[in-house]
Amino acid sequence: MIIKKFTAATETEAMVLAREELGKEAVVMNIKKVKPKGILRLFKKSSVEITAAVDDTVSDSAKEALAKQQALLKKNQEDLSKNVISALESDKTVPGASAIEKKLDDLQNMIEKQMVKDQDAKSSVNANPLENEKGFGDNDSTWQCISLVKKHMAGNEVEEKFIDQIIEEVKDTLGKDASVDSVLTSIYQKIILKLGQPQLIEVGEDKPKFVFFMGPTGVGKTTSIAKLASALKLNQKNNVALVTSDTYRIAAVDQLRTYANILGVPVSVVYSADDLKNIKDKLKTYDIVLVDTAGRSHKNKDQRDDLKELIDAIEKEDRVLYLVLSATTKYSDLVHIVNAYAHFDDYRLIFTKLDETSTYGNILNIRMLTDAPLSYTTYGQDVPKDIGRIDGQKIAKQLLGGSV
Ligand SMILES: Nc1nc2c(ncn2[C@@H]2O[C@H](COP(=O)(O)OP(=O)(O)O)[C@@H](O)[C@H]2O)c(=O)[nH]1
Ligand SMILES: [Mg+2]
Repeated sequence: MIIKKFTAATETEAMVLAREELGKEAVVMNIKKVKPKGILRLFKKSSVEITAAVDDTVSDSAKEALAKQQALLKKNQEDLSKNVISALESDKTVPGASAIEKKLDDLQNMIEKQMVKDQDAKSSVNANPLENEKGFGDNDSTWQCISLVKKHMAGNEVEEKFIDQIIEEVKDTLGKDASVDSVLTSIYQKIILKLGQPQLIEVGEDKPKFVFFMGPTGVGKTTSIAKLASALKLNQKNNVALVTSDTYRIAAVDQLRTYANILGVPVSVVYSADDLKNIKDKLKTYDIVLVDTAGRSHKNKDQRDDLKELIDAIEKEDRVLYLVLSATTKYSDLVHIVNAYAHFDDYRLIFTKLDETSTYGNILNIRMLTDAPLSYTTYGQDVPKDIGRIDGQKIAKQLLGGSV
């Protein structure tokens, strides 16, 4: 994992710098407003410092950055050994036991002592019935910390295989005697990296972007559309239109119309993929078109084929898909749902109803299972306020029992 800080006038500019250096998979770990101190504050504007990270196993650009860092490290080490050699050589001219020779003696003693200690630790590990559980580090506190983290994650319903995967990956990056602090920090950072950077709705350049919301009935698709339409129109001043193909329930069209009237945005009702093709031209002046779909059974193949046809009415480059899932659905059901949508290989995930659950494990589970980017979460019935971009840091803290 590579972690670096970037400072710029705005968060977006800092993120651009991070992406340039770490690649597009860079994930924000922390955002800090930096106010100039002392006399400087009279002349300088405040800036934004972001801490960004990238998993060195994920991208070529990250590998390049890592290689650069390693080359730098190697050079530092070479310089260091050159300095030591020249120090030793210069000291050789001093008659008798030089200070350096004494230091080397001390070092030798220290190494010998450490070897004895390691040996003792090994025999006590062998006598320990939990020997196999010891992942890394001969350090008991390291091991206790890991088992505590595992417990918290399991308590948050993170699937065991994903917990093990995260611990394994962290293990590879930590030294033998990692401190509890560094173990915790590494796991925390690894979870944030796994959650990834949220992919939010972007406005089309010169054509409207069609944003489809799909997912099971009752998860909160229509409510989420209303919340997002409001944010896009009122906060970001976009030209928004709504479309619904959920004509199977009379109330569903009325529900969207009500929201649309409050916001002052148009709604079109479509009964088929052809209908959608036909209204494309009428909608060409809008920045964003949010499309509500019928949340019918993911078990029914015909219904899924209808959805695919509807989505294919819009060219790939003009559309983006969001799969809406409830954080309250149990993992085994979520697996069935995402399998039913597996033929849409480019969707992003929205998790709703975070207010109705105290375990966030499924967010990480489904993200790791599908590799689909996360985006927004919703946390209440209030339109428009109960929606926000997913907060990886908050989720990671929660998964670790709020202990970081
Ligand atoms: N508690 C809670 N309820 C929500 C949330 N989002 C939606 N709902 C409720 O879930 C129900 C179904 O929402 P709706 O948008 O009609 O779902 P759809 O069938 O997927 O379109 C409604 O009563 C919503 O108020 C949320 O984040 N938290
Ligand atoms: Mg609906």
